[in-house]
Amino acid sequence: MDTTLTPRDALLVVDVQYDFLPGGALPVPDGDAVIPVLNRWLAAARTGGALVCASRDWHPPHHASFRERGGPWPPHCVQGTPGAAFPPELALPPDAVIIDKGTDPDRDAYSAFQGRPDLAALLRERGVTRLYVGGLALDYCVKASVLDGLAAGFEVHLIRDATRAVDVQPGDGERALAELRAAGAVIE
Ligand code: VGL
Ligand code: ZN
Repeated sequence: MDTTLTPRDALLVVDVQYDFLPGGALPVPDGDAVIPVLNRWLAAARTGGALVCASRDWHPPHHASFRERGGPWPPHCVQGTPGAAFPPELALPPDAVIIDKGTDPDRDAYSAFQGRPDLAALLRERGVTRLYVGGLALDYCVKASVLDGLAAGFEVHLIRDATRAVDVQPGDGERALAELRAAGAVIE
């Protein structure tokens, strides 16, 4: 990466949690490859004084998105379980803004902006105009977060090599990229 980050930038790391990594409950193929890339961006954020936000999927047990309740997913990222934790290899700063989402037992929330309805206001208050986004999964929570960031008026950059798709249907990741580009995201 050769982008210089500034205090007008924020880095949003989406759902890099054990359950979305290989071996986890809802593994994203090659998901662990995003960690070293994100660590370089986290270092750049620190150097440049950019705010770091990290969302985590944070479901109660028996969440509506789980198959036992007719949802599409196996149980994953249950609050307080090892699968919901951030891997220690991900170098999040101690002052990162942590955003829990999917906490309502009866409805799912893919976007970090749903997890924290004041996120856009918080970013604006800090003077943030550009949002750099990476993490998991490109075709679900990353996509939803980028779209909400654009809708809130931010210049949103998707860090291509810092994200991977679940690809439930082959091509979902590529379609998500096309959709995000069409919506106005800059694909880094
Ligand atoms: C996600 C599926 C279910 C994600 C979360 O973080 O992209 N995907 N829950
Ligand atoms: Zn989930």
